[in-house]
Amino acid sequence: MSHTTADLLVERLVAWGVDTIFGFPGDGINGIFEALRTHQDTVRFIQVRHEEAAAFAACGYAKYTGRLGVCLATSGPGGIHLLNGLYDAKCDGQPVLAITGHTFHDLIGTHSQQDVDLGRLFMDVAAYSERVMGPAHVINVVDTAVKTALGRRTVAHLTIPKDVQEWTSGDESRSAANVPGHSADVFEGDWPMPSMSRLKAAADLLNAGSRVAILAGRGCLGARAEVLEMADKVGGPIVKPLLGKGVVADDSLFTTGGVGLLGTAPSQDAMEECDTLLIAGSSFPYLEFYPKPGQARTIQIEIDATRTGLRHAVDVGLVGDCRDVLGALLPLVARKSDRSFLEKAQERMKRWNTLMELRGTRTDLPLKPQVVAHQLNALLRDDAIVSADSGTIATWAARHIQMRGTMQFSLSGTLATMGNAVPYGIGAAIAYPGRQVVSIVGDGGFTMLMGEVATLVKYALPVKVIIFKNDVLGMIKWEQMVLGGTPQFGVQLQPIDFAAYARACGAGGFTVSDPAEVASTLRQALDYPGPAIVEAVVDSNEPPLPGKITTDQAWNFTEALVKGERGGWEIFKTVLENKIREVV
Ligand SMILES: Cc1ncc(C[n+]2csc(CCOP(=O)(O)OP(=O)(O)O)c2C)c(N)n1
Ligand SMILES: [Mg+2]
Repeated sequence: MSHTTADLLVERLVAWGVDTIFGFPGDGINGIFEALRTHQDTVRFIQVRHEEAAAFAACGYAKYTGRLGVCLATSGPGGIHLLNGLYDAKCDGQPVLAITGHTFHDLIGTHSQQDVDLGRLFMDVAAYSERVMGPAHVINVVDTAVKTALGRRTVAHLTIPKDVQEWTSGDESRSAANVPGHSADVFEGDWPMPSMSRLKAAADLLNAGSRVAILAGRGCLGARAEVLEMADKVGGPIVKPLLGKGVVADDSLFTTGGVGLLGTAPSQDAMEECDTLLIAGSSFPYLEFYPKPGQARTIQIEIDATRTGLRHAVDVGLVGDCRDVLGALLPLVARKSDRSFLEKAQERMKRWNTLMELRGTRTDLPLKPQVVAHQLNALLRDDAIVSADSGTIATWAARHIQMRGTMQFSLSGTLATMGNAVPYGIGAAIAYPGRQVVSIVGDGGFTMLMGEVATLVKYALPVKVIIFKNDVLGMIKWEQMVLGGTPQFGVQLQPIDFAAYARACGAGGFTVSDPAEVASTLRQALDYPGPAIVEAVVDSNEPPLPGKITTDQAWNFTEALVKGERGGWEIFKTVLENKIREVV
């Protein structure tokens, strides 16, 4: 039986271990769909409602599994819709392969219908982007695309003209130079190790430092034991950028939790006071939260040599995988007898945790968003997979969702896009049937890809979506006021009954606005045998204040109120209450 280009594509992907493709149909990829139909026993097609969600789902799948994520979209508009999700994967270093259709091979460049040169459009987002020229070409480029995505932990793209998808391997299109079978579906994921002299130079700095902090990011997700042992040896706290939230459990005495605007005050103190910084597997982007230039001798472990010294000047750079490099470094690092830096961080963490407990257990009305995140945390299983969207919700999730056991957490870290959380949940639930999957979203981010609730129902994916409904694009409202010093503008949202919407889609729908009912409502939703939405109606005046507020921020904020912020008094009262709670 002769094979079409599309058959060869699908079979080669299967040979690479791909068993799931997220996508949406269109006439520009009908040839590929026919191949997916005839190969449905070996590869699953998951139909989403918007191509952006397919790319997010592929990215989430890659983040939670460490495997290649694959998404598929039609020519023209379908491909264009993928873009934001692909940038999310690129920015957070995830291997994702995008496959798109193109117009007929002999009409390309003639203003034909859906004649968008996706190969060119994707040139920035994809490290590899090729047009498939026929059946003799497809295997070679699939191999190179997959190896590029895995090897560089980024996005690769293949586009196939719609007629080429149906060309068969019997066609005499193979050039003599293209020796059949020359390309192998083999990727060796071994990373280079730094030399002993560099390891020693790094160890010397760590041994010489008296206040060592460790910034452990997503590159350390598979190196929990090594990171903990390093923290014990250097007697310093582990500071976790959000993508590294799962590196160590939050009840570990070695961590001060998150960092940055969404982080904890003790993490910021550690960054401000350390004399030595070990950055491991992190490109945490907020430069202002790093130690001041010249303050700390810095060692960086980074798998991508081009990212050494990217965010902070580095004294010793170690290129390689964090687990391997930390393993090689540990025997060279002596255990410090002076534990005072770590102990100070632990003291501060006790106070921080008490404050979080206080904020998370408030019983006053309107319902505070922290209460929802705090109660949810108490109900999560030790193997839960959590995704979060961008917005104030990311702050509540960062501060109140406590990692433990084999829990996993992600969000759009570097692109910080909205809309990713529910599709990440789709990717997670597909990859790990039986595990609890929870998506934490704002009302703004949720409505961007609201149709994906239908995807959850269609595939019976029991993802629980917790919507923090504050009728506003909260994060921007606060940014306008606290960072910009201007009253809010253009951020109010027309309310939607999300519980009714969930039920209309065939999912469970719950609403809660009373703090006393949060735990029971969340429990009902988590126990619901299928996808479910909880609409938590929360106080829109609750500010996501940084762990430590600066004088500038306080000044801007006051200015915004003076300039005539609507509801200024209500906001002022809420902020004051928070500050009083912090002090007493
Ligand atoms: C695609 C996209 N558009 C706009 C933004 C800017 N942005 C960041 S957070 C945010 C508000 C999110 O609002 P919502 O989802 O309601 O969450 P809340 O902040 O209210 O908790 C916006 C508009 C973004 N990050 N991504
Ligand atoms: Mg909102």
